[in-house]
Amino acid sequence: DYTPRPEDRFSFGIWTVGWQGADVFGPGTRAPMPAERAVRELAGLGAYGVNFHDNDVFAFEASAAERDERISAFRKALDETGLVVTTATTNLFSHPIFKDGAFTANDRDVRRFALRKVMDNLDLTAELGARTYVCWGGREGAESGAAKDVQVALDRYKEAFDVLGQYVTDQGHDLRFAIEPKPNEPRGDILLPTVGHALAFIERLERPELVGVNPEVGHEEMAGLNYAHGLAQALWQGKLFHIDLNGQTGPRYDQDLRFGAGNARGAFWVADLIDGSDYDGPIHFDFKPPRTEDDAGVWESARACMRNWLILREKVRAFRADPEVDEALRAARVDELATPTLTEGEGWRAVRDFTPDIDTLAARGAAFERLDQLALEHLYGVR
Ligand code: 3MF
Ligand code: MG
Ligand code: MG
Ligand code: MG
Repeated sequence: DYTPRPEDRFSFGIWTVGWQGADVFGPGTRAPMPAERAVRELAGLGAYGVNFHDNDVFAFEASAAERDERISAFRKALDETGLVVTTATTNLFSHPIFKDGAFTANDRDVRRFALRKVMDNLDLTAELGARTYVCWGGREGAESGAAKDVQVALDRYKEAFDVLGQYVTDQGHDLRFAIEPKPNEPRGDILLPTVGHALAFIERLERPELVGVNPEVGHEEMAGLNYAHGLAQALWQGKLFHIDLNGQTGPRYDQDLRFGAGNARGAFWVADLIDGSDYDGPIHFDFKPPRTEDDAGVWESARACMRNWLILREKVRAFRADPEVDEALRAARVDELATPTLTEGEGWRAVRDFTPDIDTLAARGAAFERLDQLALEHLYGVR
């Protein structure tokens, strides 16, 4: 039974099911979807929460009255369905004003306006009860070398997070920021392109404790990286504040396939890592129902994100509970890695002249193939 339950904490971006399908070669293929409809349909499918950009709910150009009307329709749907706003974010990439980025635009007025736009939405986010605020770099980047002084841009990027950290602190908002790395698209190169870049950047901020990461499957895979490894390092550093789950097939454009499609083997290890970790944020999907789909296809693909998570979770649990896997893990000495290299009280002197049996160690196989085959057989459904 792969029925989503509230305790699964599934959430979706309003913009995911709301995507009309416009791409660089053609306009949208589906009708616009008001945020309140997305909320009601997602609740009907068994989701627990949503994430939204300010402009998923109200237009950039909305008057104060229009903004209030759109927010109250959104709130009404949330109240009626019990869906939780887990997370929010700012659209700093669609309007032409942001064509050269927002926090790192060369134009200072654009940077000042971007901060104002984020602060407006931080207030709304706090009101709606979310605790996490995602910041994807959008158009922070460049297509050409001389156009952007990257070191200076990083100064401005830091300045933005320092100002926003001060803002949430002064306002008493209980919010943490999660930086979402992406290597390229829509810019030729985007700043903070991978989880590793973002983690290093965070350490230079005034309030690093307020800032973590929101890694997305497709974004790391676009950079040719192993998403589960990125998640693992973020967990290790106490920085996994949020996740954007979806599917991707190798380095190419940002496919945003439904979770479990694309690199299915990668998805198995993501489910294994998250299910076995103390990550307690939402199981969040940031996917795009392909442009080929009509309204029915939109809901089919949203339902499938949750279903694929539940299927993979069942498989990784069966893998971990399999006695043969247990034996294979021991044969592969996976548990031995948890033993510190030096015994407590030892220093470098203990190994300064250490000489193991080199020939025996060199000849010994690692026994990883049997272990991985067991995982694949669980994934392929024959165990
Ligand atoms: C782009 C993305 C974004 C971010 C969103 C949250 C539109 O590739 O993944 O989705 O997830 O802006 O900050
Ligand atoms: Mg993506
Ligand atoms: Mg995307
Ligand atoms: Mg994303």
